[in-house]
Amino acid sequence: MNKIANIALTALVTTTALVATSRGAEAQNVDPGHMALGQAIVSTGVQLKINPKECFAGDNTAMGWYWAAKNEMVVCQENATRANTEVNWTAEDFDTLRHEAVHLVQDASVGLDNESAETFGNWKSLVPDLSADHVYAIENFYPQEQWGLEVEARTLETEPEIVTNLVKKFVF
Ligand SMILES: [Ca+2]
Repeated sequence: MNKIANIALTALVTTTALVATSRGAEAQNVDPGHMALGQAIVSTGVQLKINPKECFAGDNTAMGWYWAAKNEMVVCQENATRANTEVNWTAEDFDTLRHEAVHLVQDASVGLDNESAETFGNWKSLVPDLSADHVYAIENFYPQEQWGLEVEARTLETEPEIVTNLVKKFVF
C-alpha cells in the first residue's frame, strides 16, 4: 500500500562503487551527474537495489519503485538479464533513477523514519507542465491518492542535478 509503483518511468546508476550489493557489475556508462545522484541517494541511508530478484518476478511490470515504509528504492534495468547484476544504463534506466529519487524526497519531506510520503510543493500548479501521455498514465494507472506524488515526480525528474539538490535539501 505504501509501495509507490513506477509503471512507466525510469532510473539510473552506476558502477560497482555506487551499489555495494550489486555483484558483478558491468555498468561503465554512468555520467557524473547520475553518479552524484546515486551517491546522494546512498548517503541518505535509503537502500538502493539494482535489479533485485523482485524485478524478475513473473507479475512485475515496473521499472522501479520506492517503498516509503522500508526506505527502499529499486531500479529494474531494461537490459538486466539476471538478479543483482548491474548492466549498462539506458536513458530509460536513468529516468527511473531520477523519478524514484523524487519519491525518496517526498518520503524525506515528512521524515524518513515513517511510512508517509507527501508532496513538498503545490503539485496542482505543475500539471500544465506535464505531457498528455504523463497525465493519461497518472489518471489511469495510479490511485487518486497518489496523483500528487506522481505529478511532482514526473515534473521534477528531468535533470539529475535538480533531483540531487532536492535530495540534499530535504535529507541533510
Ligand atoms: Ca520512510
